[in-house]
Order: sequence, then C-alpha cells, then structure tokens
Amino acid sequence: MTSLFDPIQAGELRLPNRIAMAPLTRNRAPQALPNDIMVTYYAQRASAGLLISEGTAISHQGQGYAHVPGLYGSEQLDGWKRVTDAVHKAGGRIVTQLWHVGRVSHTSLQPEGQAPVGPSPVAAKSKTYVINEDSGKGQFVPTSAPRALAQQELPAIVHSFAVAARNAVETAGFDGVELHGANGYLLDQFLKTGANQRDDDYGGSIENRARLLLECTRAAADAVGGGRVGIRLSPVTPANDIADADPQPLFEYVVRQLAPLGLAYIHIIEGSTGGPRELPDRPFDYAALKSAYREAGGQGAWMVNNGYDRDMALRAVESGHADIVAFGKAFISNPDLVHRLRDDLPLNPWNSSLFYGGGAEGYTDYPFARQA
Ligand code: 8OZ
Repeated sequence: MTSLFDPIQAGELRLPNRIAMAPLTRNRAPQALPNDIMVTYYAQRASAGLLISEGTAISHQGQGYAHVPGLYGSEQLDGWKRVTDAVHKAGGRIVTQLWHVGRVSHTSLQPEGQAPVGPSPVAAKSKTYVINEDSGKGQFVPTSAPRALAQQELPAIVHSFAVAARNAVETAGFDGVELHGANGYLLDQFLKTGANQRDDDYGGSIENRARLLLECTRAAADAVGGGRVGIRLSPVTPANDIADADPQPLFEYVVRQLAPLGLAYIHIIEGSTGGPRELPDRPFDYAALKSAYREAGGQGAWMVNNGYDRDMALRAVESGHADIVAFGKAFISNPDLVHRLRDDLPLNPWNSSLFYGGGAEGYTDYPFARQA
C-alpha cells in the first residue's frame, strides 16, 4: 500500500514524500521583492516533498495585494534565486505559483492607478489588502470596479504566463511552476459564469470559458516542459465571490483538456478554501473529476488540499483518493511538518493574527521539534 511518506515522481519532479506545502500569501515582500526573511522561511520548510511558493504576480497588472512578491522584474528574479538556492542547499524542491488576480485588486496597486481587469465589468464583493498611506499599516479594503479585457488583450496575458514560467525556471532557479487557476482570480473568473458574462470566444460555452486557462497552461508547458507545470483549481470555492452555475461538467472538461499536456500535477482545493470541505449548496464529485482526468490519459500526480489532518492525509494516499496532500496553515506553524507527521508528534498551533504582513514574528520563529 502506498504511504504519505513514500516518494513519488510528479512529471519531472522527484519528490521524497507526498506532503506539499500549499501556496500561502504572507505579504512580507515590500516593493514586491523577495528578501532575507523569505529566504529563511522557505529554507526552514525544505523537508516538504514539494514547496509551492506563495502566489507571485506575473505582471504589475496581476498584483492584487500589498507586499506580494513579483516575478516580472530582474530584481525580483534575483531575490527568488536566493530563495531557491537556499531551498536546494537544504535539500528541497520548490515551484512558484504564477498569479494574476484579475478583478481582485485595487487601483492603488495597479499600473498608473488604473482599474483592475477581468472578464467582465462585474466587481467582486470581496476585499483586498493595501497599505494605508497615513498609518503605514496594512488594511483590508473592498476591491475596485474592474474593466473588461478586450479579446485582443488576451494573447499578451497568455504570453505573460509563458515569460514568467521561463524566467522562474531559467533565471530564478525554480524546479517548476504552478498556475493559480483557483480562488476567484483571473483564470477562475474566466471559467465561471458568476464572473464571466462575455459573448466572444472567451465566454458563454464551457469550451469558451475554459479557453484562457488552457491557453495559459499550454503556454507555460511549452516554455518549461509540461513535466515542470502544475495547476491549482477550486471547483466550488466561494472565495472572492466566485461561483459557477454547473461546475461538474466545466471542471471535467478542463481536466480532460489538461490530460495530454503531461503536467507534473493537478492540485484540487476540495470545498471552500480554508473553510468547510462540504458545501450543501455546491455539491461536487471529486472522484469523478479524477477519473475524468485519468480516463483522458492524464498521468500527473493528483494533489488535494483543504483541511487535511494527519489521519485524513494518511487515508487519502492509502485509499488512492490522492497522490499528494498539500498542507497550508500547519506548515506556517511547523517548519518540520514532515518529521512531525511521520513520528506523530504534536503540532505547534498557528497564530492567525500574524498570517498577513509584518516581519519575522509568526513567520520564521516557529520552533522545530527536537530531533530524536
Ligand atoms: C489569502 C489572502 C490573500 C490571498 C488565495 C492567494 O486565496 C490567495 C490569498 C489567500 O489563493
């Protein structure tokens, strides 16, 4: 029987165990630059089977929160190279999460104070995180009204995913990339009827709504090889005011189209991101989704996330529900999570008031269990 602690080959990525660190927004990168405390934070967690970086903006337009790092300038890439070097030196593997927030942004974070962009001019009833100019402190504010992207602007967005993927691997030293296709950000906005009201080639039918996500994934796979690309999807999350009228056929179509790309992994958030795993008004059959991918020839690792504890994760892998389990909050407070799970040691509790923004406190100061 396969165990959570067994190695796995995910595309080109050779992982020593099946425990991934989920992408976690921490807002500790002023000027969008990776810095020393980030080097320490990721290196501390290098025993994860796979580290997935926090969502990292692929362009200035893709920024939606203060102090989120970027991947579109040479200083940013140099900063990330220091992170990936430290992770590799500590024996780890790290991919970066390629992020375009779409409509979940604020004019103060956009180039020249412009409106954020989305599939349609429909605002998300959601908040983003900006720095208050008077107090210098972070605060949550409503997202700004977006403008709809013109169809002729979309090739540049696809290109920006390809460029970011290539720079991430060739310049910043990442082992691969994960496209952020989840949680109500740009690619998820195009997918779902709640945000996409277009009547061109990118709206209406399932095929049209999935087009941008698939074009961006193919472009990233062409840039760095499919075996270094993963994608994160959240079929039913209500995060950032997103919803689809009929997610089951939509996502089965998406994974069938992803199957021939030879991706490293498919990363599924089950239920409401960071919240309930079951949503009474949004039922979804995850086993059917995985079957659709496998039946279409998809061989990437199946990664699952959301509220897994040790027992659930052990069972998920032993039963074949998943190949890899991603942990979020537990990795914030337990840099040596793999060791603790393997030896069934108690976990440090997390301090949620220190999740977003600030410095080393609540970031790099969580203790390791004493090694036996
Ligand atoms: C929490 C706070 C801000 C952003 C996501 C990138 O939900 C995020 C995020 C999470 O995917």
